[in-house]
Amino acid sequence: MDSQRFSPDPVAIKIMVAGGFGVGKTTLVGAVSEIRPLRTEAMITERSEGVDDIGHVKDKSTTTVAMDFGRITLREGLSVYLFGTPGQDRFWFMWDELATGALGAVVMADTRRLADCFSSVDYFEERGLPFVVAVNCFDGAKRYDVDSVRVALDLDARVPVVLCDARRRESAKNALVTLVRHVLERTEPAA
Ligand SMILES: Nc1nc2c(ncn2[C@@H]2O[C@H](COP(=O)(O)OP(=O)(O)OP(=O)(O)O)[C@@H](O)[C@H]2O)c(=O)[nH]1
Ligand SMILES: [Mg+2]
Repeated sequence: MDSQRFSPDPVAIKIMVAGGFGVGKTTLVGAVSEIRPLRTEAMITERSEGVDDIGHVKDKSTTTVAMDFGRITLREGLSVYLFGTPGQDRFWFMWDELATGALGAVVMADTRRLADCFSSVDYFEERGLPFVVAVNCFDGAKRYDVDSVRVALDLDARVPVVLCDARRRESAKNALVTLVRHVLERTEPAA
């Protein structure tokens, strides 16, 4: 029997990776991508002093100025195209472009500066686009459980919150899988 005959058509979906400056968006896209990620990094110079808060990411020398792009196959026939946003407010004008056609978003958060992800959360809430919050657990940052983060961000109880290490493929992939499940739950008709 031809085993190909019953394979469902391949599906490609688009997901955004958003969040504040230096929270680990580029790191996450790079960790999971099975193609060489496209990056648009520019050097951080002293001109960003007083503009960008690099206090918690002191070894960071570059910042995303347009987008990150990567791809991961979550299972046979399901490809996810990842679009990482720039983290700084002055690149907001890129967001609507990047969000076109996206099925949902992973909003990354750092518990040392949770407020940095408020604008991303607002953006997706206002547009009714499903999202999950992925707390990037930086070394040395105090650990909080997911419920505390949900309360602090005043999230709807249905919005999944996961802890992750953006540098680790399986951990980052788990955030993406959680989002895809969340999107499916929202689109499946109630029984
Ligand atoms: N310890 C630790 N460092 C991390 C983690 N994720 C990212 N980093 C580091 O934190 C810095 C910020 O990472 P990026 O991936 O550039 O952050 P970004 O959100 O893309 O930054 P912008 O595009 O400038 O907004 C880099 O120096 C990473 O090596 C993590 O999970 N743990
Ligand atoms: Mg970046």
